[in-house]
Amino acid sequence: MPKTATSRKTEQKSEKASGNPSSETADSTGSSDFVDVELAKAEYLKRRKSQLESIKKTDKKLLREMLYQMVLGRIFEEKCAEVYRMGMIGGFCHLYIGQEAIAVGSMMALRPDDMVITAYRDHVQAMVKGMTPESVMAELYGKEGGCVKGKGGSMHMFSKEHQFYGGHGIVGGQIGVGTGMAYAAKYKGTDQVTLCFFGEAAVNQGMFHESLNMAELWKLPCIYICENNQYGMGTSQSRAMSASSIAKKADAFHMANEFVDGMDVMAVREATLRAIERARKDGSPTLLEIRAYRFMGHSMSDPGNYRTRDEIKKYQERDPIILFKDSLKESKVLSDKDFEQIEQEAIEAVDKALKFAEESPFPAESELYTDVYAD
Ligand SMILES: Cc1ncc(C[n+]2csc(CCOP(=O)(O)OP(=O)(O)O)c2C)c(N)n1
Ligand SMILES: [Mg+2]
Repeated sequence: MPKTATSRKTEQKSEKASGNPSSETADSTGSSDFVDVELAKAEYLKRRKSQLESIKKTDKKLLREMLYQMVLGRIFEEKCAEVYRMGMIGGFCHLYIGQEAIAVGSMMALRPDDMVITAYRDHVQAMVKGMTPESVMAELYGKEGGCVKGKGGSMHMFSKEHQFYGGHGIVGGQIGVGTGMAYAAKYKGTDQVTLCFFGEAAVNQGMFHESLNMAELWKLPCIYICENNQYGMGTSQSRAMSASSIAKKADAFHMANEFVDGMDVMAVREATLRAIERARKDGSPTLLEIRAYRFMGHSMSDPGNYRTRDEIKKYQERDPIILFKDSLKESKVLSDKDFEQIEQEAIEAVDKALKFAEESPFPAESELYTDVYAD
């Protein structure tokens, strides 16, 4: 029987009672009902003091680098939107604007030899894993200097050197591949951890459930990160998912899980560090549901007529970059002058990447037949 709004509310109440206060969710209706964002604001305020304390305990250089990576991601993608509209980038282009705290908070808690796999919204994650802005921008341009020689484009960033295994276009497909990567690490006896990212719409796929079942059964060192940006193309989560708490779905497999505020980079970092510890110690997997909001359309060709401007504006008040800057300033870690310098460095890095992409040649015709695998 389809769930009514009331029965969903009851389910959310019981989530709160089960000791995961942040997991009480309100439906994202796609209307101007801001219950969810107001709740997130209130919970953030409650956490703020401990967040500022953990900032004070964290290495200043690392905090600066975290902010730099978030700002770089934002400026890089704003440039992508600009040059896409000018016709410089072909095919699909999905932007990550609004979700930067998820990539930075989680991936900067990893070791360089840990592995990452993701979906098609992959430009920022590729850079946070250490791939250069040049190799990502040139890939977007379909040029020879791109990370996969211009053959993958926006959705298929990849670098074996940086342990970044894509960039996948089939919704949920990478969850099975990521599980296999974690299996390989365990089989080889390394203590590498795999971070496997996917959107909330992928959770309704069989691949999610089959993979989590196996990962817990076989104790695979995989951290499943659901980037809940509240929309799958033009469909809000509440229109597509009967049980709204994604984190709690892991209970069905007896897997550790946490709901995390995806606008709070420190909260993302801390939850990931806990998951990494579980994974390295005894190979236990974790599911993290990290909730943010997609500020831009699904892709560059999205007309966006399924939500209101007011809804977007309300979530932009919790812009992860603004929240992090405020906390860094309040903790006296960085000043306005530092922010200006960081922004300037990011602008220069993006300009350099753009110049590289523009000057890089298109792949030669003979490249059509190299690095191509057909079974
Ligand atoms: C198996 C499959 N079904 C449908 C699609 C079409 N499709 C592309 S993106 C998308 C929405 C996915 O949303 P979500 O997983 O929440 O990720 P987000 O785009 O929000 O990052 C859909 C349905 C696809 N690529 N693959
Ligand atoms: Mg989504």
